[in-house]
Amino acid sequence: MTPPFAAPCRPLVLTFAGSDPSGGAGLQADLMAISSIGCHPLSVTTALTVQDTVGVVGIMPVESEWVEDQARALLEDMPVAAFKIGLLGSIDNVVVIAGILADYPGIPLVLDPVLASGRGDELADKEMIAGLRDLLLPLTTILTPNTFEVRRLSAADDDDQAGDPSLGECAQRLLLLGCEYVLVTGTHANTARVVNSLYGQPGGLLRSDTWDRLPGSYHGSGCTLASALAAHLARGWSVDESVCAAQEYTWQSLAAGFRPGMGQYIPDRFFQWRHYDGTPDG
Ligand code: PXL
Repeated sequence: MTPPFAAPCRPLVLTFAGSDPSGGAGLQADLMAISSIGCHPLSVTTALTVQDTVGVVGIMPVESEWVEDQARALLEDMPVAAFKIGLLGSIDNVVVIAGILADYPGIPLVLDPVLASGRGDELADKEMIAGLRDLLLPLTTILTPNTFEVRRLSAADDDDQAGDPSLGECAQRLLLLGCEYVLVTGTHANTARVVNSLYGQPGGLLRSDTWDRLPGSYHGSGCTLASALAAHLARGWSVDESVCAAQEYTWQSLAAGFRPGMGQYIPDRFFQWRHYDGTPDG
């Protein structure tokens, strides 16, 4: 039956991500977070993984021609309001994704530099990190590294980087490589509370937000934050508003998290609907 009226289209967010069959991180996390914030998720699968809530045991990159075809088909059909990138899968995927995004300037891009899993399984090699810095950072609106990732990304041109730069210095180096903002997340830092810091030009540190540290170890918190940022930007919120709202959304998702297996907790990206029980008044 044809509906009597067409619902207004919601903002479209296109995520480039790897599949995480556990539903904790990656593509599955992005789909839930983007939907939960009122956008429609479009997804280009960059890799398949074998993993559970404990760790990643296998990764199979999708061929870059397939990555390109998936994205071009969507982009020719629908007006995307924001992009999000997570796991890249291969250097060939980095190259094709950069080529596609260069054709769509002006659409905000949130880049979550996925270098390793929560347990430390490597998810990007040296060549991919170099490609990410050289090809994707110049196209990025907000980069969302944790404290390990910001150090690793900013130290990739090792030679002239003696010493132990501060997080702010690391973020500045990444801004110089062309991204507009760097949101360094403090979940992996050894601090009593979690401090997330936003850096941008020209002033360096733009804001710092402190959150109570939750006791569990979570799978997919970075994917949730980056997707929430992309969804708020797609809805037309400013960078500052999106950074505030995405942190609040992520913290609430983590606080409502659950432990479905023997490993990490998984955020509840639909925490807002917890009271819903399926009955007409639910
Ligand atoms: O949390 C980063 C991440 C992103 N995407 C996929 C992953 C992981 C971490 O394990 O598996 C597919």
